[in-house]
Amino acid sequence: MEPEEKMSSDATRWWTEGVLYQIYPRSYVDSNGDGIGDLRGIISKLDYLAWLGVTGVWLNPTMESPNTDWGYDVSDYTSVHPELGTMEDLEELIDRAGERGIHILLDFVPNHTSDQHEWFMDSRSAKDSAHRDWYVWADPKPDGSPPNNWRSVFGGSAWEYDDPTNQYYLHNFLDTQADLNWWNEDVRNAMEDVLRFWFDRGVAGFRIDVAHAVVKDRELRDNLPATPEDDPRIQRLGQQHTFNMDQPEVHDIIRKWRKLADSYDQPRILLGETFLLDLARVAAYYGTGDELNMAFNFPFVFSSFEAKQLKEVVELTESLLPPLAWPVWTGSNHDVLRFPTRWCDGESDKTRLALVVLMTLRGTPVLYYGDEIGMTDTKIPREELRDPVGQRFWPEDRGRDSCRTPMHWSAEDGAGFSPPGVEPWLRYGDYGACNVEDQKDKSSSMLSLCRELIALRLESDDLRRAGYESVESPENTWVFRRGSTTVALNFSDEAARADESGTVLLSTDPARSRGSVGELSLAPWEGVILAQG
Ligand code: TEU
Ligand code: CA
Repeated sequence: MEPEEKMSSDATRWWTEGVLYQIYPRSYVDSNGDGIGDLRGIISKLDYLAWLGVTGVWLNPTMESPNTDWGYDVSDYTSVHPELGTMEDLEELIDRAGERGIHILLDFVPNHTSDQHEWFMDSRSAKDSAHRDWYVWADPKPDGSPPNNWRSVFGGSAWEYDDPTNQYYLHNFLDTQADLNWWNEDVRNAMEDVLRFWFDRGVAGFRIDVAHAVVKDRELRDNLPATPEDDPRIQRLGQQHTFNMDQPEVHDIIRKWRKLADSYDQPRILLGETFLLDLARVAAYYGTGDELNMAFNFPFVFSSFEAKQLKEVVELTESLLPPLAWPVWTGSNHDVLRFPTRWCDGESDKTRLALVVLMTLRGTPVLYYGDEIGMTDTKIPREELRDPVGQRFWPEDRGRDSCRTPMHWSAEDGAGFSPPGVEPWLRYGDYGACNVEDQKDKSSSMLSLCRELIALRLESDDLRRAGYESVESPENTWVFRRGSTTVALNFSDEAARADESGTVLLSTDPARSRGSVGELSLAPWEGVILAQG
């Protein structure tokens, strides 16, 4: 089979040509009234997701966890967190979603386990324990200080001294998240067994947590200091990830995961959280079509919401990705906050424009639950913070809770998330102002626009498959073509002229009539999709 054919065969269409949707399970729907979203809640919304048109759902961690980092501290990789439901619930979710053409992706956290995982409990028990070498242990320096200068992404040294055996263990995140030693073959095999376990249960793929970081420098050399040219995030950390992330050997591991995924009849996809700020480094994770199926694009996420910068990031992505590599576009997630706030200051015309961008570029859009209704971040008072990042860095960094609040289903007490009167695990946002029920049958709503965009994408060969091509356009506008479909976007408060003609297929402006235009004039913050000719 030619590679092009492979790319657009039925089996791959759901992830290359469809739309993915990220659900934070604790915050989607609470089916049993304990204030925590759960799997049965998600099952109850599958018809909604099918109605919206999504073809794949990525669930944030669903496995057992002490929740010091809300599921990213896994204590059993082949289990379901009791707060979210049972293995049967998850199997039912996979089946029922499948009946609706929706594929389920789980979150795979291979870099670290919970300190409560039995592997780590054994590892720390003695220097000669069976799992000692499964984690990264090192002796103190002669003065007792940590083995090297590595800093945790969540603050402080990345090393924690462990009394019983007089060594330090590595944790790139919290000290309750011990980094696994990926130089150890048994670790590699055990984690492949985890992938197999879930693939055999019909899981369609994984979002892979910090996919680029699992292997560390074997000699544990010091990281280099940050320089003034570095990204602000690196400057805040004070050092580059020279030796603790993005090491050459990680590609061997990803290739093995890919081989395993590809060994199944139905393709299983690997969507990596390649949290890298250099696009060339991101592109490397596609390998030669033998590594990640998709690598998240954080330079796009962190772009300002301006025509010039977004266009630059997209052009650079298109030029750096290897042939046949499939881009992925996202604006919000459970870490970076919601784009309707971050990019759009809560303004609906900007949010509508952003949805057009996400849905019309070449590649797969990943919506975060609530993006479709333009849900914004919710301020969380300090005493209600749940995220360890906010708890630690308040007020400089208020953490990530504000984008993890319960989904707004309706205006009634409890937002349609929990029964009325139940206190949710994280406070509600303003669900009276923005919710699914109010938007569902309103043709001018964000939800209707989002659904229309998804439908248009699914119908249009151009939007699903054609290449991306920038077109010259006035300042603060961004015009590009996908085959014979044109997308014209105005990123300003002024009307703008785009030298384009054709038939209007969609506009963010509910007032614009469909039909042909001779010379397109864009309203402030308007986005228009045109069929040429
Ligand atoms: O995120 C990795 C990551 O780099 C982020 O933690 C980012 O630096 C941080 O959010 C900035 O505040 C993944 C998960 O998405 C995140 O939720 C986890 O906390 C983290 O890994 C550890 O597992
Ligand atoms: Ca519940």
